[in-house]
Amino acid sequence: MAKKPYYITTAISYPNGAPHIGHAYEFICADAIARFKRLDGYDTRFQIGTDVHGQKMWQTARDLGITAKELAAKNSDEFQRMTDLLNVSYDRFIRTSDADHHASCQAIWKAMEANGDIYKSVYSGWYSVRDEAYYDESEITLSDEGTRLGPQGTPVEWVDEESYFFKLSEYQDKLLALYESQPNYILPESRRNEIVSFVKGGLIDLSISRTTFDWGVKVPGDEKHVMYVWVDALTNYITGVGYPNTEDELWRFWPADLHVIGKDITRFHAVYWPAFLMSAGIAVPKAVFGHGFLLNKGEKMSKSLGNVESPFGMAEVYGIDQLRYFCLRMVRFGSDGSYSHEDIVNHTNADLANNFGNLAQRSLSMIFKNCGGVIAPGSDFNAADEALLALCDGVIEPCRAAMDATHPNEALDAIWSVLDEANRYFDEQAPWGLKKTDPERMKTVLFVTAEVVRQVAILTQAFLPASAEKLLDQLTINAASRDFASLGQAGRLAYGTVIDQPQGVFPRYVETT
Ligand code: ME8
Repeated sequence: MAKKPYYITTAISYPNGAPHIGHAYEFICADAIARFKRLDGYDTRFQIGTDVHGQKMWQTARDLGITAKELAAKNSDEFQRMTDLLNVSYDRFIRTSDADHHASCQAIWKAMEANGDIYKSVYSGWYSVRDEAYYDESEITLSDEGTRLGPQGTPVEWVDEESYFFKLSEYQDKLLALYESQPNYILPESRRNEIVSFVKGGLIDLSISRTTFDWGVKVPGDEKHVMYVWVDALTNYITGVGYPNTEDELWRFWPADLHVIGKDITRFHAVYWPAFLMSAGIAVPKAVFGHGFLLNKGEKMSKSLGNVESPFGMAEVYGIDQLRYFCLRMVRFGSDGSYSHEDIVNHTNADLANNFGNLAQRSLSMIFKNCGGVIAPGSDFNAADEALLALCDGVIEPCRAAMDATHPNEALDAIWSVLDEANRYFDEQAPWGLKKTDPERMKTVLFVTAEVVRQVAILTQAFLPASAEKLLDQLTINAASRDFASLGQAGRLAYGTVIDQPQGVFPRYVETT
């Protein structure tokens, strides 16, 4: 049977500076979902990338005395290096400077124009370069210092220029109908409510081109204008699956199943994007998930506070899977989450080193030392063995439900409840004591524990890919037996399997000072 397509994307980051841990957080969470779907038998496509155009990029480059093209290339390389380091399993890392992307943007523009939704006029209003967003007068507030700020707290400036407009005002009813007919279009629910009331408040036409700089995709037929960066940025999602060539074999992935984005850019994805798509006659995505922000000890990260952390530095200090684990388990996806050094150390030591790592190391070492590395049949299973195996065989169900609900932390909770139980079992059965008294029973206990390690390693490939792979290698599980079809009875460890010498995969973090 043909595999079912599943298309997941992240936001594409502005590479106007170095990547920070907030960027890494989004890539890691989306990666866990993509990996999970792949392991669960879906024909999965996962796209990430960089959003290289717009006034912010152009101004940053100018301030640095380099061209926007140079800045985009250099920093996009850094973003890609970061995602590679963190084992983000993307199928395409798109850069909006890619040639096929320019063609795709021009095609969607022409389709919206052909539908009568684009006209030329003059834009006079407030613009935030930091957010690359136009705001209505009613959304502007004054800071204590008298600076005008947009709703995200960023400074706005007055813009007066000739511009093309998109008839967003005509999409109010269609958008409200979309939110009604696809209740999961905007997730989580709190963000959906915000958007519904924003749209109910009325929509004004959107300025979609700029003339005061030329760093962007040219407007077809009027090259004095470049497209507003969000028209260009959002279109990346369809460029990556072949648009405008809907005969392309990648087009099977459209509409996307899930756009993973941060809460600050929900409006662009929940209002502008479906309106552009409807105008161009393209199906709208199935769901947009606006996650929360990662806060450093409860504070928003900002250059001025000096608390912007580099994912490269954090990966080096804590380890890659440790950092992934923290992002995935300790923050409920959708809510803001605070992190501190102490939290990361405590959780990764307790859950990875002492729990999962210790179970694997203790059981596999005993097999290696006492059974010549051979997984051997022992006595018949007793009730404790059967209960643990049944718990482990069934854990895929709550994991699937949690991942479908976009809650990786809950999937990890379910997996860790199996590990807690397995550690308890191992301590109670005390196989080290059985070595002399009942060696057959010892073999059974070691078999059951190794089987739990096998299944947890298969499941955790979605979350902790490098460590899970090492464990599966130690258990000598072949590549074809590492997906979710091999969970449970279907892939039970075979008697006679010879394991490799076990090596600890989750070292304890030890303070150096
Ligand atoms: O918004 N915690 O790019 P960007 C969690 N180019 N997520 C965070 C975060 C934090 N502290 N800081 C930022 C853009 N993010 C546009 C997107 S998509 C077609 C265009 C998230 O580099 C942010 O919410 O400012 C967004 O989803 C992503 O990182 C890129 O942010």
